[in-house]
Amino acid sequence: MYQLFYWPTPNGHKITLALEEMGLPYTLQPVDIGRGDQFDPDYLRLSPSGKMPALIDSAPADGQAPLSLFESGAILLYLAQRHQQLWPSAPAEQVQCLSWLFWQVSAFGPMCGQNAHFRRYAPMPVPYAQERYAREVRRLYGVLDTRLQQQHFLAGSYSIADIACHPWVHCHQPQGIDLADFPAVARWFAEIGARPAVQRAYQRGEGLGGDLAQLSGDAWRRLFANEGLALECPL
Ligand SMILES: N[C@@H](CCC(=O)N[C@@H](CS)C(=O)NCC(=O)O)C(=O)O
Repeated sequence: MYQLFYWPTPNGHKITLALEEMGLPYTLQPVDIGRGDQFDPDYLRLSPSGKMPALIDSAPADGQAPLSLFESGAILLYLAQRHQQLWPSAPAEQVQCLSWLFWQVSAFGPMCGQNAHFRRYAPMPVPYAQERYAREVRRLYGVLDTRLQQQHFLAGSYSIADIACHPWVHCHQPQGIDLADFPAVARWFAEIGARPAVQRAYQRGEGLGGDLAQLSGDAWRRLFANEGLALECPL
């Protein structure tokens, strides 16, 4: 049984997508990042950098004590390797899966997050930053599109690499991206989005109040000023 510390943002969706696709039992523990739950000392023991998601595996494979982990990429890799799902069997595809997973966590996610920050949350217009991140995000969508013209899925077969990227494309509109400009991404996005497990995963977050489009002043300060710098998310 898994306990997922979660809020309905792209990094949270990655893990519900994986758990639903793998058919694993889990409970959701909301971490309201607008309210500052990520800074709670108990939560910081699970996720020392004060970010969501985090996961507890109460019954690890070795039968030892429950273990916890943080960082969405580490969680995806742990689940994929433990359950041998969404993880290619061929070594050549595993290498591709790792490459695209790390590309997502180190480039695509953070740059989309910065782009959204300067488009939606900066307290004053910052044209240099807005143009810089908009240009980089567009370039990264081009990288994704080129890959998906060559391969049906990022690592050949459907994998945690696709799961990691999908929630960020899910919020392409606030990033100022028109998927008509990236037809291979649009094809891939629609196909994965039609999967019942993926639809269930996105629905799990509905009703939690995670729409951060309208941040209250207090939530803005918690995320971007006094306590945190929310460098990657929210969107
Ligand atoms: N690299 C981390 C990033 C996690 C992250 O930035 N999470 C955001 C929500 S999507 C968060 O917790 N923001 C709250 C804050 O920064 O205070 C991961 O992939 O798990």
